[in-house]
Amino acid sequence: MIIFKHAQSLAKHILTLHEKGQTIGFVPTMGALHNGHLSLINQSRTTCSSTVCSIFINPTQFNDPKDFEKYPVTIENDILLLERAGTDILFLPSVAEIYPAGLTSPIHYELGYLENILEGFYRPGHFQGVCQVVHTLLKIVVPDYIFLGQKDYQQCMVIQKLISLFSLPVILKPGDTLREADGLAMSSRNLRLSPASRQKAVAVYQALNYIKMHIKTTDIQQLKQDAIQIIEQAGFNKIDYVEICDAATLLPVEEAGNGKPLVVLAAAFLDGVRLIDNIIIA
Ligand code: PAJ
Repeated sequence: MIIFKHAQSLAKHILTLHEKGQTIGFVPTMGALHNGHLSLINQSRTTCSSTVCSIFINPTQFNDPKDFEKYPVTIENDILLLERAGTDILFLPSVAEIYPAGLTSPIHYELGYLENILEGFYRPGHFQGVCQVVHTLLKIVVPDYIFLGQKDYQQCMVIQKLISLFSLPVILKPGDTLREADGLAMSSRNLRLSPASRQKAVAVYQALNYIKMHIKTTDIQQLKQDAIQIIEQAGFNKIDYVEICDAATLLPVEEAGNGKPLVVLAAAFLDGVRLIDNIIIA
């Protein structure tokens, strides 16, 4: 695996790969890697001739400075995992490398309602920061494919919107959510949970599954209340949302059963750690 710290040298190297007719797959991450990230690396390896992973904890997407400060860093282990997974290139830039002119974005991304619902509503500015960094990374890496996890369902939709807004020549490939044995969605933030909280954390997935199991027979409002109760009873301190949405638009549905795929999403805090998850009901 070749590690690049500078955008210019990486871009030059990638140009030579493109000239050789290679296809480039890109997996952007913020590190503290787990099997969810590695599943995206694997998908890229089976689709593309070269796989580029980036590790960059992007300051502009953190609406909560404490969350940024506490974001887990496990770089040595990350490098080992990426090597073992057969990653070709790791891009490991500094903040100055990505934002030489400062953190303020010269571009406002017109994301429409996607920016104001769910994650966008509870994390103001978050998706502008995500677009700012992914747009910059895409300009450096110029991949044929970008691999993103559906664990961040709304993020996938936002990046698809970014690709359309700028007619970027890249194809987005969404990947399934990888889970721990008890069902908890793998997440870098799980590292911040105490052993006791780790036991409780699975309640979000259980609540989403409860909705999936009862969607055909129970009223939507009732389902959401029941799911909130499951999460609260497990000991979560604060719930941002539990929502049942049209999987194509992410707009909330008033009733199920018209045959359209749905996505059930939740975000909640456990001991100061914000966890998100979703499941698709096809
Ligand atoms: P990060 O949280 O590190 O996630 C990197 C990628 O891994 C994202 O596409 C995310 O959806 C995916 N991922 C996370 N948990 C997963 C799981 N359990 N199963 C499958 N895939 C999973 O998302 C970001 O970083 C950043 O916002 C980024 C896109 C890198 C921009 O800074």
